Parts: sequence; C-alpha cells; structure tokens
Amino acid sequence: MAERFDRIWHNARLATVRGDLPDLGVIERGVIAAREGRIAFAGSHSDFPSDADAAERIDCGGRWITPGLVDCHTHLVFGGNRAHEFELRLKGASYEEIARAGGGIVSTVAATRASSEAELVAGALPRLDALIAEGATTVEIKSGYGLNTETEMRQLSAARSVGRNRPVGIRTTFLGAHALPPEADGDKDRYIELVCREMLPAVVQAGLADVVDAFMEGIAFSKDQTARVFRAAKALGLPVKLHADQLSNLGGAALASEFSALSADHLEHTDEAGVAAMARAGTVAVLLPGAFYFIRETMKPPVELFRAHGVNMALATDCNPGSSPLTSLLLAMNMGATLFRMTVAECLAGVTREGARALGILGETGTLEAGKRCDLAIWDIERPAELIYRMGFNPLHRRVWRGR
Ligand code: DI6
Ligand code: FE
Repeated sequence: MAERFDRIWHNARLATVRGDLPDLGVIERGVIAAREGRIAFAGSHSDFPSDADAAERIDCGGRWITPGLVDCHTHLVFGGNRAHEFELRLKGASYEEIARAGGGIVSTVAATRASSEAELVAGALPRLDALIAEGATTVEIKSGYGLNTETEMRQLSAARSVGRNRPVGIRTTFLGAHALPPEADGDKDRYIELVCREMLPAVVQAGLADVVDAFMEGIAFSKDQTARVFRAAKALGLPVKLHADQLSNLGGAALASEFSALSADHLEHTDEAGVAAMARAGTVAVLLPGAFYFIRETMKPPVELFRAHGVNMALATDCNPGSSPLTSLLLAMNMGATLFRMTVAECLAGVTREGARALGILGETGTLEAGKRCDLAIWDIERPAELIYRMGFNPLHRRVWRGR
C-alpha cells in the first residue's frame, strides 16, 4: 500500500538547519510531507516513495524552504508606546531626564496598567502580524510591564489570547522582576519578596507562564535578588532565563548557568568566565541586535568566545517599546550579521533551531525533521544569504503552521 500524507511540498530546496548536518543542512532536491500537522518526511526526492499518496501536492518551483521562524525573546504585549520619548531623545534629552519626567519604563507600566486585556490584545496583534508576515511560527512573549499581580496576569493572559487569535505558537514568560514599580518606594528586596511569594505562585496556579525571566542589572535587580526569583521558579518546576550583562558585567551569564537556564540574553558585557559557564550548562546565548542598535550600544557580545566555547547562539527581536521597537526577524538577522559578524548559517540557525532551543521546545519545532510540527517558511530566493543581506525586503512566499 502506498504511504498516505495530508500534504506534500516538492520541487523545493531545503535548509533543514538540522544540528547533525553541516552548515544549513541543505537538501537540493527536497520534499516535505506532512501528516496530522507534523513532518512525516523531510529529505531528498530520491529517498521519497514515488508512489506516495497525498490529499494535496504543492510544487514549490525550486523555492527554498526553511523551518518556520522562532522569535524567542519579545515583550510584544504592552500599553501605549514611547515614540514621544524617542523624539525628546533626538532633541537631546537624556534617558534620566525623561525618566524623571515620568517617561521610560515607568510610563509603559502606567499605560499597561491602564489597559484592559482586550486593549492589550488589540495593540499586540499588529506587531504579531508583522512577525507572522515574515514567516514566524513561534513567538515568545514576556510580562514585565505590569509589576503587580493583577496586571502581570492580565499581560500574560493577553499573550495567550493573541495566540488563540492567530495561527502561531506562543510561549509565555513571567518577567515580574523586570523593574521596580513606583509604589515600591525604592525597596527592591521587598518587591522581590512580592514577586516570589505572591505573583509567581498566582501566575503558575493560573497556568499562565512557561518560563521565568528576570532583569539583572544595576538599574534593575542584583545577583542575590535574581537568585531568589530563580529558586522560587525552580521550586514551582519552571525553567528560567535571564536578561544578563546588557549594560554592565555583573556575572549574569554565570548565574543563569548555575540555574541551568535555557538561555541568557543580551550578553554585550559577558566575559570569558561567563561564556565558559554557559558552555558547561548548555545555556543558549540569545543575541538582540535590535536593542544594541537602538540604544546605540558600542560593546558587542563576545561572538568569537561563544564560537570558541561551543555556546549556541540565537537571535531575536527583543520587541519592546523602550529599547527595541523591532518587529522583523529578517532585520534582526541582517543586524546579527552586519553588527555582530555572525555568519549566514549562524543567523538562520539563530532564528530557527537555536530560538527553539532557547525556549526548550527543540523537540517540537526549529528544524525540518520528521516528527516535529510542520512549521515552514517558503521563500522566493535563490540562496539563503538573500534572507539576511537585504534590508527591509520580505521574500516570504508562503508560511505553513502545523501543516497548513
Ligand atoms: N532590557 C531592555 O533593554 C528592556 N528591558 C530589558 O530588560 C527595556 C525595556 C523598556 O525600556 O521598556
Ligand atoms: Fe528584553
């Protein structure tokens, strides 16, 4: 009996991004076959059964297929925006002056607290649509603009809701330890207590978070405070990740590794000891060139050291209203190459396989392999480098999410 599939894509070139194949794991005359939303076959035309049967056959006309893209670090759900603050900064105002005048992260917290869940969803959908239009099939969304139990939960609930409104996989991350809310009166320890004792258990109880994140930085939380959040997360059975060493080297990469974090993110100021710790723990380095560009950072993440120590690198948008109002993974790849000197293969793996690894879902998506969800991006290009080299151009032909 001929093998039966729901859908077959043939006459395609595959960049499988499989970890066991060199570079992009290219298969020149490739076929993908899907059954019940999963990849049943991804390989060479010559290995595909010639009598295979399918409800639908799609001739890709020689186009390239990559895994659907994964944006593994976003703050996509928030109230308002900070365009006005951007204008003030262009006129010479400093970040501090703006913060003192009620701007900065606190203004986004105020706008988020003042937004209903429906308003948060309505604001986030156009940003999510921009990512989807470029082939994203999985997007991570963090809380962290509520900073009280009720609003953190509303933000996460809105994140889950945008996922029900669009054909895309959403992973949610609780980032209660993002900043100190104004009502905390400068008492960071007391706020962290609230995060660990009240917010985190409530969020977990409601099933609203897949992972726990924190912002470890001079302007945010200390190593000790971050460790308290991580211990609370581990006690509740959740994996962790960290905004680490973005503006200064406080040993964030090493702390994240101590807790076997899925990823440590930003990492502009990480030193070799931090990189070595990440390598030992298998923690992914999530690089965020949009934030590097937008805040005009000059310190680059230690890409050479990540390579030398065998630390996997992901790329993401860090979409947020303050430091990276970016909704393009294609542009994030271009910036990863241009600003950080990542190779084409590293950039593409960064928004597919490594993004999935950074979310702990590499078994489900991120490469073209039998058994994984059939999440594909089909591109009108002649070679994969085109995805990275052009700026502001979208060559997506079709996107496939779970086989459709
Ligand atoms: N790092 C950042 O760059 C953003 N958050 C973080 O942890 C800034 C967020 C904002 O300014 O709204
Ligand atoms: Fe971030």
